[in-house]
Amino acid sequence: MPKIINKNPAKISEIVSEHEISTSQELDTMLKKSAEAFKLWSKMPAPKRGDILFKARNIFAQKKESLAKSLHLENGKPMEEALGEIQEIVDVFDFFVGEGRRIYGMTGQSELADKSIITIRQPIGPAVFITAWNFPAAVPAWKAAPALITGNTFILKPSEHAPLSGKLFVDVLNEAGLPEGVAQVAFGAGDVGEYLAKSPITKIVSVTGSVAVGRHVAQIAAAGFKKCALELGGKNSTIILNDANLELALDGVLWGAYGTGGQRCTSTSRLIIDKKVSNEFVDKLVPKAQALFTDKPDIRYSPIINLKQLEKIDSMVKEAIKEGAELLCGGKILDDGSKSGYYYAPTILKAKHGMKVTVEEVFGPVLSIIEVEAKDNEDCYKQAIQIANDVDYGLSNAIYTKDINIAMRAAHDFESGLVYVNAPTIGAECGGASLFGGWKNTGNGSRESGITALDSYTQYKTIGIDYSNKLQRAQID
Ligand code: UN1
Repeated sequence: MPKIINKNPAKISEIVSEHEISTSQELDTMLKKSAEAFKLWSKMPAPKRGDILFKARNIFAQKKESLAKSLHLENGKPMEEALGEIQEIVDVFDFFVGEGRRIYGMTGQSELADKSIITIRQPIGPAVFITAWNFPAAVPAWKAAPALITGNTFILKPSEHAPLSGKLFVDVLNEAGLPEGVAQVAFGAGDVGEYLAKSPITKIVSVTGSVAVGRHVAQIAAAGFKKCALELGGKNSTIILNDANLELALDGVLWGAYGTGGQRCTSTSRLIIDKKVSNEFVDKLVPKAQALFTDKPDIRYSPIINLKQLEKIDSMVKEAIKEGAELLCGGKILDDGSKSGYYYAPTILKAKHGMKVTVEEVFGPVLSIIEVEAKDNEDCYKQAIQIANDVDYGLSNAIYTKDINIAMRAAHDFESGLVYVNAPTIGAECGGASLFGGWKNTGNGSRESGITALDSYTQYKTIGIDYSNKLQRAQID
Protein backbone atom coordinates (compact mmCIF):
# COMPACT_ATOMS: atom_id res chain seq x y z
CA MET A 1 0.00 0.00 0.00
CA PRO A 2 1.52 3.39 -0.94
CA LYS A 3 1.80 5.64 2.08
CA ILE A 4 2.21 9.27 3.00
CA ILE A 5 5.20 9.61 5.32
CA ASN A 6 4.49 12.75 7.32
CA LYS A 7 7.77 14.29 8.51
CA ASN A 8 8.48 17.07 10.94
CA PRO A 9 9.78 19.95 8.76
CA ALA A 10 11.80 21.27 11.74
CA LYS A 11 13.54 17.89 12.12
CA ILE A 12 13.09 15.77 9.04
CA SER A 13 14.56 12.64 10.60
CA GLU A 14 11.42 12.51 12.75
CA ILE A 15 8.41 10.76 11.25
CA VAL A 16 5.25 12.21 12.77
CA SER A 17 2.69 9.86 11.21
CA GLU A 18 2.03 7.56 8.28
CA HIS A 19 -1.20 7.37 6.29
CA GLU A 20 -2.21 4.89 3.65
CA ILE A 21 -3.25 6.59 0.45
CA SER A 22 -6.94 5.99 -0.20
CA THR A 23 -7.64 3.75 -3.18
CA SER A 24 -10.45 4.49 -5.61
CA GLN A 25 -12.47 1.59 -4.15
CA GLU A 26 -12.09 3.10 -0.68
CA LEU A 27 -13.11 6.50 -2.01
CA ASP A 28 -16.20 4.96 -3.63
CA THR A 29 -17.16 3.37 -0.32
CA MET A 30 -16.67 6.67 1.49
CA LEU A 31 -18.75 8.54 -1.06
CA LYS A 32 -21.56 5.99 -0.75
CA LYS A 33 -21.44 6.26 3.05
CA SER A 34 -21.51 10.04 2.81
CA ALA A 35 -24.66 9.90 0.65
CA GLU A 36 -26.33 7.41 3.03
CA ALA A 37 -25.44 9.44 6.12
CA PHE A 38 -26.76 12.60 4.44
CA LYS A 39 -30.28 11.11 4.40
CA LEU A 40 -30.25 10.78 8.17
CA TRP A 41 -28.17 13.80 9.18
CA SER A 42 -30.02 16.29 6.99
CA LYS A 43 -33.33 15.29 8.63
CA MET A 44 -32.08 15.64 12.21
CA PRO A 45 -33.33 18.91 13.79
CA ALA A 46 -30.53 21.47 13.64
CA PRO A 47 -30.45 22.10 17.43
CA LYS A 48 -29.85 18.35 17.89
CA ARG A 49 -27.01 18.52 15.41
CA GLY A 50 -25.79 21.47 17.47
CA ASP A 51 -25.78 19.30 20.61
CA ILE A 52 -23.29 16.92 18.99
CA LEU A 53 -21.16 19.77 17.66
CA PHE A 54 -21.15 21.32 21.13
CA LYS A 55 -19.73 18.06 22.50
CA ALA A 56 -17.08 18.18 19.79
CA ARG A 57 -16.31 21.80 20.71
CA ASN A 58 -15.68 20.73 24.31
CA ILE A 59 -13.42 17.86 23.26
CA PHE A 60 -11.41 20.26 21.08
CA ALA A 61 -11.04 22.54 24.11
CA GLN A 62 -10.01 19.62 26.38
CA LYS A 63 -7.53 18.25 23.85
CA LYS A 64 -6.16 21.64 22.88
CA GLU A 65 -2.65 20.90 24.11
CA SER A 66 -2.27 17.46 22.48
CA LEU A 67 -3.87 18.52 19.17
CA ALA A 68 -1.59 21.56 19.12
CA LYS A 69 1.41 19.33 19.75
CA SER A 70 0.61 17.11 16.73
CA LEU A 71 0.07 20.19 14.61
CA HIS A 72 3.34 21.70 15.82
CA LEU A 73 5.18 18.52 14.90
CA GLU A 74 3.73 17.99 11.44
CA ASN A 75 3.67 21.61 10.31
CA GLY A 76 6.53 23.05 12.34
CA LYS A 77 4.77 26.22 13.45
CA PRO A 78 5.73 27.28 17.00
CA MET A 79 3.68 25.75 19.82
CA GLU A 80 2.15 29.13 20.68
CA GLU A 81 0.81 29.47 17.14
CA ALA A 82 -0.36 25.84 17.11
CA LEU A 83 -2.34 26.44 20.31
CA GLY A 84 -3.88 29.50 18.67
CA GLU A 85 -4.87 27.42 15.67
CA ILE A 86 -6.71 24.85 17.83
CA GLN A 87 -8.38 27.79 19.60
CA GLU A 88 -9.66 28.82 16.15
CA ILE A 89 -11.49 25.48 15.94
CA VAL A 90 -13.12 26.12 19.32
CA ASP A 91 -14.10 29.67 18.29
CA VAL A 92 -15.63 28.61 15.02
CA PHE A 93 -17.59 25.78 16.67
CA ASP A 94 -18.76 28.17 19.40
CA PHE A 95 -20.34 30.29 16.73
CA PHE A 96 -21.83 27.61 14.49
CA VAL A 97 -23.26 25.52 17.36
CA GLY A 98 -25.51 28.52 18.07
CA GLU A 99 -26.55 28.66 14.41
CA GLY A 100 -28.33 25.36 15.06
CA ARG A 101 -31.02 27.48 16.72
CA ARG A 102 -31.08 30.08 13.94
CA ILE A 103 -30.20 29.20 10.30
CA TYR A 104 -32.64 31.99 9.57
CA GLY A 105 -34.74 32.08 6.45
CA MET A 106 -37.22 34.80 5.46
CA THR A 107 -40.91 35.48 5.45
CA GLY A 108 -42.28 37.75 2.76
CA GLN A 109 -45.53 39.46 1.85
CA SER A 110 -47.83 37.76 -0.63
CA GLU A 111 -49.68 39.84 -3.20
CA LEU A 112 -52.66 37.50 -2.65
CA ALA A 113 -54.98 37.38 0.37
CA ASP A 114 -54.78 34.42 2.73
CA LYS A 115 -51.43 33.26 1.47
CA SER A 116 -48.03 33.06 3.19
CA ILE A 117 -44.58 32.99 1.67
CA ILE A 118 -41.75 31.46 3.66
CA THR A 119 -38.17 30.94 2.50
CA ILE A 120 -36.05 28.35 4.31
CA ARG A 121 -32.45 27.16 3.91
CA GLN A 122 -31.76 23.47 3.41
CA PRO A 123 -28.59 21.40 3.09
CA ILE A 124 -27.29 20.55 -0.36
CA GLY A 125 -25.62 17.21 0.03
CA PRO A 126 -22.26 15.56 0.51
CA ALA A 127 -19.35 17.98 0.51
CA VAL A 128 -15.66 17.50 -0.23
CA PHE A 129 -13.04 19.66 1.47
CA ILE A 130 -9.60 20.03 -0.06
CA THR A 131 -7.32 21.81 2.38
CA ALA A 132 -3.77 23.14 2.65
CA TRP A 133 -0.86 22.32 4.93
CA ASN A 134 -0.40 25.75 6.51
CA PHE A 135 -3.57 25.68 8.64
CA PRO A 136 -4.24 21.94 8.67
CA ALA A 137 -6.52 22.05 11.73
CA ALA A 138 -8.38 25.38 11.64
CA VAL A 139 -9.27 25.46 7.95
CA PRO A 140 -11.08 22.08 7.98
CA ALA A 141 -13.06 23.48 10.94
CA TRP A 142 -14.01 26.61 8.98
CA LYS A 143 -15.58 24.32 6.41
CA ALA A 144 -16.93 21.53 8.63
CA ALA A 145 -18.75 23.59 11.27
CA PRO A 146 -21.13 25.42 8.89
CA ALA A 147 -21.49 22.33 6.68
CA LEU A 148 -22.46 20.07 9.58
CA ILE A 149 -24.76 22.41 11.44
CA THR A 150 -26.79 22.92 8.27
CA GLY A 151 -27.10 19.15 7.72
CA ASN A 152 -24.42 18.28 5.18
CA THR A 153 -21.96 15.40 5.36
CA PHE A 154 -18.35 15.70 4.22
CA ILE A 155 -15.14 13.98 3.20
CA LEU A 156 -11.98 15.90 4.05
CA LYS A 157 -8.90 15.48 1.85
CA PRO A 158 -6.13 17.15 3.85
CA SER A 159 -2.86 18.16 2.23
CA GLU A 160 -0.43 15.27 1.86
CA HIS A 161 2.18 17.59 3.45
CA ALA A 162 0.33 17.77 6.80
CA PRO A 163 -2.44 15.15 6.94
CA LEU A 164 -2.42 14.29 10.66
CA SER A 165 -4.29 17.30 12.04
CA GLY A 166 -7.14 16.73 9.57
CA LYS A 167 -7.39 13.12 10.64
CA LEU A 168 -7.40 14.06 14.33
CA PHE A 169 -10.02 16.71 13.62
CA VAL A 170 -12.36 14.12 12.08
CA ASP A 171 -11.59 11.69 14.94
CA VAL A 172 -12.83 14.25 17.49
CA LEU A 173 -16.05 14.81 15.53
CA ASN A 174 -16.71 11.08 15.52
CA GLU A 175 -15.81 10.77 19.19
CA ALA A 176 -18.45 13.44 19.88
CA GLY A 177 -21.09 11.13 18.41
CA LEU A 178 -21.64 12.02 14.77
CA PRO A 179 -23.52 9.23 12.98
CA GLU A 180 -21.25 7.04 10.89
CA GLY A 181 -20.34 8.48 7.51
CA VAL A 182 -21.14 12.10 8.37
CA ALA A 183 -17.46 13.11 8.72
CA GLN A 184 -14.75 11.15 6.91
CA VAL A 185 -11.16 11.66 5.85
CA ALA A 186 -9.34 10.50 2.72
CA PHE A 187 -5.59 10.64 2.18
CA GLY A 188 -3.58 11.37 -0.90
CA ALA A 189 -2.43 14.06 -3.30
CA GLY A 190 -4.32 16.09 -5.89
CA ASP A 191 -5.64 13.05 -7.75
CA VAL A 192 -7.57 11.91 -4.64
CA GLY A 193 -9.16 15.37 -4.29
CA GLU A 194 -9.97 15.39 -7.98
CA TYR A 195 -11.63 11.95 -7.80
CA LEU A 196 -13.81 13.06 -4.91
CA ALA A 197 -14.69 16.39 -6.51
CA LYS A 198 -15.70 14.72 -9.78
CA SER A 199 -18.01 12.15 -8.19
CA PRO A 200 -21.69 12.79 -8.97
CA ILE A 201 -22.38 12.10 -5.27
CA THR A 202 -20.44 15.23 -4.31
CA LYS A 203 -22.60 18.35 -4.36
CA ILE A 204 -20.28 20.91 -2.72
CA VAL A 205 -16.54 21.40 -3.13
CA SER A 206 -14.62 23.74 -0.86
CA VAL A 207 -10.94 24.39 -1.49
CA THR A 208 -8.19 26.22 0.35
CA GLY A 209 -5.02 26.14 -1.70
CA SER A 210 -3.23 27.61 -4.70
CA VAL A 211 -4.82 29.50 -7.58
CA ALA A 212 -3.93 26.63 -9.93
CA VAL A 213 -5.71 24.05 -7.76
CA GLY A 214 -8.67 26.38 -7.25
CA ARG A 215 -9.07 27.02 -10.97
CA HIS A 216 -8.90 23.30 -11.76
CA VAL A 217 -11.43 22.31 -9.09
CA ALA A 218 -13.75 25.20 -10.05
CA GLN A 219 -13.87 23.82 -13.60
CA ILE A 220 -14.75 20.36 -12.31
CA ALA A 221 -17.43 21.86 -10.08
CA ALA A 222 -18.84 23.98 -12.91
CA ALA A 223 -19.21 20.92 -15.14
CA GLY A 224 -21.36 19.25 -12.46
CA PHE A 225 -23.17 22.46 -11.35
CA LYS A 226 -21.77 21.93 -7.86
CA LYS A 227 -21.48 24.64 -5.26
CA CYS A 228 -17.86 25.68 -5.06
CA ALA A 229 -16.09 27.78 -2.43
CA LEU A 230 -12.51 28.89 -3.11
CA GLU A 231 -9.98 30.48 -0.80
CA LEU A 232 -6.70 30.87 -2.67
CA GLY A 233 -3.56 33.01 -2.61
CA GLY A 234 -2.69 36.50 -1.50
CA LYS A 235 -0.19 39.28 -2.15
CA ASN A 236 -0.87 41.36 0.90
CA SER A 237 0.51 44.78 1.62
CA THR A 238 0.98 47.08 4.58
CA ILE A 239 1.10 50.80 3.92
CA ILE A 240 3.01 52.98 6.40
CA LEU A 241 2.46 56.73 6.15
CA ASN A 242 4.84 59.20 7.75
CA ASP A 243 2.49 60.02 10.64
CA ALA A 244 2.23 56.34 11.71
CA ASN A 245 3.15 55.05 15.14
CA LEU A 246 6.34 53.40 13.90
CA GLU A 247 6.89 51.20 16.97
CA LEU A 248 3.40 49.74 16.58
CA ALA A 249 3.94 49.29 12.85
CA LEU A 250 7.25 47.53 13.53
CA ASP A 251 5.57 44.90 15.70
CA GLY A 252 2.74 44.53 13.17
CA VAL A 253 5.02 44.09 10.17
CA LEU A 254 7.27 41.59 11.97
CA TRP A 255 4.31 39.47 13.00
CA GLY A 256 2.54 39.84 9.65
CA ALA A 257 5.58 38.99 7.54
CA TYR A 258 7.25 36.31 9.63
CA GLY A 259 4.49 34.68 11.68
CA THR A 260 4.15 31.04 10.48
CA GLY A 261 7.31 31.72 8.46
CA GLY A 262 5.32 33.87 6.04
CA GLN A 263 3.33 30.80 5.02
CA ARG A 264 -0.12 32.25 5.48
CA CYS A 265 -2.31 33.38 2.63
CA THR A 266 -2.68 36.54 4.72
CA SER A 267 1.08 37.10 5.27
CA THR A 268 2.45 40.60 4.76
CA SER A 269 4.65 40.32 1.71
CA ARG A 270 4.87 43.97 0.67
CA LEU A 271 5.64 47.01 2.78
CA ILE A 272 4.74 50.22 0.98
CA ILE A 273 6.30 53.04 2.97
CA ASP A 274 6.83 56.77 2.79
CA LYS A 275 10.50 57.36 1.92
CA LYS A 276 10.71 59.99 4.67
CA VAL A 277 10.38 57.34 7.40
CA SER A 278 11.71 54.35 5.49
CA ASN A 279 15.36 54.44 6.63
CA GLU A 280 14.42 54.87 10.27
CA PHE A 281 11.89 52.02 10.03
CA VAL A 282 14.11 49.63 8.08
CA ASP A 283 17.08 50.22 10.42
CA LYS A 284 14.94 48.91 13.27
CA LEU A 285 13.22 46.18 11.26
CA VAL A 286 16.33 44.41 9.93
CA PRO A 287 17.90 43.39 13.28
CA LYS A 288 14.52 42.39 14.67
CA ALA A 289 13.82 40.19 11.65
CA GLN A 290 17.26 38.61 11.85
CA ALA A 291 16.77 37.86 15.56
CA LEU A 292 13.72 35.72 14.84
CA PHE A 293 15.88 32.77 13.86
CA THR A 294 17.77 31.42 16.84
CA ASP A 295 19.50 28.13 17.62
CA LYS A 296 16.13 26.96 18.98
CA PRO A 297 14.19 28.04 15.90
CA ASP A 298 10.96 26.18 16.49
CA ILE A 299 10.18 28.35 19.52
CA ARG A 300 9.64 31.53 17.54
CA TYR A 301 10.13 30.81 13.88
CA SER A 302 8.54 28.35 11.47
CA PRO A 303 10.42 26.02 9.17
CA ILE A 304 9.38 25.82 5.52
CA ILE A 305 7.07 22.89 4.91
CA ASN A 306 9.27 21.01 2.42
CA LEU A 307 12.34 21.20 0.22
CA LYS A 308 10.39 22.12 -2.91
CA GLN A 309 8.90 25.21 -1.21
CA LEU A 310 12.28 26.11 0.30
CA GLU A 311 13.91 26.03 -3.13
CA LYS A 312 11.05 27.97 -4.70
CA ILE A 313 11.39 30.76 -2.11
CA ASP A 314 15.15 30.90 -2.64
CA SER A 315 14.85 31.05 -6.40
CA MET A 316 12.31 33.90 -6.20
CA VAL A 317 14.68 35.87 -3.96
CA LYS A 318 17.67 35.20 -6.28
CA GLU A 319 15.59 36.27 -9.27
CA ALA A 320 14.56 39.48 -7.47
CA ILE A 321 18.21 40.32 -6.80
CA LYS A 322 18.99 39.72 -10.48
CA GLU A 323 16.12 42.05 -11.38
CA GLY A 324 17.78 44.75 -9.27
CA ALA A 325 16.26 44.33 -5.81
CA GLU A 326 18.61 45.18 -2.93
CA LEU A 327 19.02 42.47 -0.30
CA LEU A 328 18.85 44.02 3.19
CA CYS A 329 18.99 40.76 5.13
CA GLY A 330 18.53 37.02 4.74
CA GLY A 331 18.28 35.77 1.19
CA LYS A 332 19.58 32.33 1.94
CA ILE A 333 18.69 28.79 2.91
CA LEU A 334 19.80 28.30 6.52
CA ASP A 335 19.18 24.57 6.55
CA ASP A 336 18.21 22.39 3.61
CA GLY A 337 17.37 19.56 5.97
CA SER A 338 20.95 18.35 6.27
CA LYS A 339 21.29 19.82 9.81
CA SER A 340 17.76 19.44 11.10
CA GLY A 341 14.89 20.91 9.09
CA TYR A 342 14.02 23.28 6.25
CA TYR A 343 14.81 26.85 7.25
CA TYR A 344 14.95 30.03 5.24
CA ALA A 345 16.47 33.19 6.67
CA PRO A 346 14.09 36.05 7.47
CA THR A 347 14.53 38.12 4.32
CA ILE A 348 14.04 41.77 3.45
CA LEU A 349 14.42 43.15 -0.05
CA LYS A 350 14.23 46.73 -1.21
CA ALA A 351 12.31 46.30 -4.44
CA LYS A 352 10.47 48.24 -7.11
CA HIS A 353 6.80 47.64 -7.71
CA GLY A 354 6.37 45.42 -10.76
CA MET A 355 9.27 43.08 -10.04
CA LYS A 356 8.04 39.48 -9.87
CA VAL A 357 8.70 39.30 -6.10
CA THR A 358 6.31 42.22 -5.57
CA VAL A 359 3.38 40.83 -7.53
CA GLU A 360 3.55 37.03 -7.22
CA GLU A 361 2.94 35.05 -4.06
CA VAL A 362 6.17 33.87 -2.36
CA PHE A 363 4.67 31.99 0.60
CA GLY A 364 7.75 32.33 2.74
CA PRO A 365 9.53 34.73 5.11
CA VAL A 366 10.28 37.35 2.46
CA LEU A 367 9.25 40.99 2.74
CA SER A 368 9.62 43.41 -0.16
CA ILE A 369 9.92 47.06 0.74
CA ILE A 370 8.59 49.52 -1.80
CA GLU A 371 9.44 53.14 -1.04
CA VAL A 372 7.18 55.97 -2.10
CA GLU A 373 8.58 59.43 -2.73
CA ALA A 374 5.81 61.90 -2.03
CA LYS A 375 5.15 65.60 -1.36
CA ASP A 376 2.88 64.94 1.61
CA ASN A 377 0.75 62.28 3.30
CA GLU A 378 -2.08 62.70 0.80
CA ASP A 379 0.23 62.22 -2.16
CA CYS A 380 1.89 59.24 -0.45
CA TYR A 381 -1.47 57.61 0.23
CA LYS A 382 -2.59 58.00 -3.38
CA GLN A 383 0.57 56.40 -4.74
CA ALA A 384 0.62 53.66 -2.09
CA ILE A 385 -2.98 52.54 -2.55
CA GLN A 386 -2.49 52.38 -6.30
CA ILE A 387 0.54 50.07 -5.81
CA ALA A 388 -1.26 48.01 -3.15
CA ASN A 389 -4.16 47.32 -5.50
CA ASP A 390 -2.06 46.69 -8.60
CA VAL A 391 -1.85 42.90 -8.11
CA ASP A 392 -4.04 39.98 -9.13
CA TYR A 393 -4.89 39.02 -5.54
CA GLY A 394 -7.12 40.65 -2.95
CA LEU A 395 -7.06 38.98 0.44
CA SER A 396 -5.67 41.19 3.20
CA ASN A 397 -4.20 44.69 3.42
CA ALA A 398 -3.26 47.01 6.25
CA ILE A 399 -2.49 50.69 6.79
CA TYR A 400 -0.67 52.42 9.64
CA THR A 401 -1.57 56.07 10.07
CA LYS A 402 -3.02 58.37 12.75
CA ASP A 403 -5.06 60.25 10.16
CA ILE A 404 -8.62 58.97 10.59
CA ASN A 405 -9.74 60.39 7.25
CA ILE A 406 -7.06 58.56 5.30
CA ALA A 407 -7.59 55.38 7.33
CA MET A 408 -11.29 55.38 6.49
CA ARG A 409 -10.59 56.05 2.82
CA ALA A 410 -8.08 53.19 2.76
CA ALA A 411 -10.61 50.88 4.37
CA HIS A 412 -12.86 51.54 1.37
CA ASP A 413 -10.19 51.80 -1.33
CA PHE A 414 -8.24 48.58 -0.69
CA GLU A 415 -9.32 45.91 -3.17
CA SER A 416 -9.41 43.01 -0.71
CA GLY A 417 -11.76 41.00 1.46
CA LEU A 418 -9.90 41.93 4.65
CA VAL A 419 -8.54 45.33 5.68
CA TYR A 420 -6.80 46.29 8.91
CA VAL A 421 -6.16 49.73 10.34
CA ASN A 422 -3.12 49.95 12.63
CA ALA A 423 -2.97 46.15 12.84
CA PRO A 424 -1.17 43.42 10.84
CA THR A 425 -2.55 41.61 7.78
CA ILE A 426 -2.65 38.24 9.57
CA GLY A 427 -4.79 37.00 12.42
CA ALA A 428 -8.36 37.19 11.22
CA GLU A 429 -10.90 36.48 13.95
CA CYS A 430 -13.39 33.66 13.55
CA GLY A 431 -17.14 33.52 13.90
CA GLY A 432 -19.89 36.07 13.53
CA ALA A 433 -19.44 39.10 11.35
CA SER A 434 -15.75 38.47 10.67
CA LEU A 435 -15.81 36.91 7.20
CA PHE A 436 -12.71 35.28 5.75
CA GLY A 437 -12.13 35.42 2.01
CA GLY A 438 -10.87 37.60 -0.77
CA TRP A 439 -11.40 39.49 -3.99
CA LYS A 440 -9.93 38.95 -7.46
CA ASN A 441 -7.88 35.73 -7.89
CA THR A 442 -8.04 35.06 -4.16
CA GLY A 443 -11.37 33.33 -4.59
CA ASN A 444 -14.82 33.23 -6.10
CA GLY A 445 -16.60 35.44 -3.59
CA SER A 446 -17.34 32.79 -0.98
CA ARG A 447 -16.55 33.56 2.66
CA GLU A 448 -15.54 31.26 5.51
CA SER A 449 -15.51 31.14 9.29
CA GLY A 450 -18.28 33.74 9.68
CA ILE A 451 -22.04 33.83 9.20
CA THR A 452 -22.11 33.93 5.38
CA ALA A 453 -20.28 30.58 5.27
CA LEU A 454 -23.84 29.25 5.46
CA ASP A 455 -24.26 30.35 1.83
CA SER A 456 -21.77 27.69 0.70
CA TYR A 457 -23.65 24.89 2.44
CA THR A 458 -27.34 25.69 2.01
CA GLN A 459 -29.81 26.19 -0.78
CA TYR A 460 -33.01 28.21 -0.51
CA LYS A 461 -36.54 26.93 -0.80
CA THR A 462 -39.53 29.26 -1.05
CA ILE A 463 -42.79 27.79 0.17
CA GLY A 464 -46.14 29.35 -0.78
CA ILE A 465 -49.06 28.33 1.47
CA ASP A 466 -52.49 29.29 0.23
CA TYR A 467 -55.21 29.07 2.90
CA SER A 468 -57.97 30.84 0.94
CA ASN A 469 -59.51 27.55 -0.21
CA LYS A 470 -59.83 28.80 -3.77
CA LEU A 471 -57.57 29.10 -6.79
CA GLN A 472 -55.72 32.40 -6.63
CA ARG A 473 -53.59 33.34 -9.62
CA ALA A 474 -50.50 35.43 -8.95
CA GLN A 475 -50.08 38.41 -11.29
CA ILE A 476 -53.64 37.86 -12.62
CA ASP A 477 -56.19 37.96 -9.80
C1 UN1 B 1 -4.63 30.81 5.71
O1 UN1 B 1 -3.47 31.21 5.63
O2 UN1 B 1 -5.09 30.01 4.84
O3 UN1 B 1 -5.99 35.38 9.31
C2 UN1 B 1 -5.55 31.15 6.81
C3 UN1 B 1 -5.09 34.56 9.53
C4 UN1 B 1 -5.44 33.18 10.03
C5 UN1 B 1 -5.91 32.31 8.94
C6 UN1 B 1 -5.01 32.15 7.78
N1 UN1 B 1 -6.46 33.30 11.05
O4 UN1 B 1 -3.92 34.85 9.36
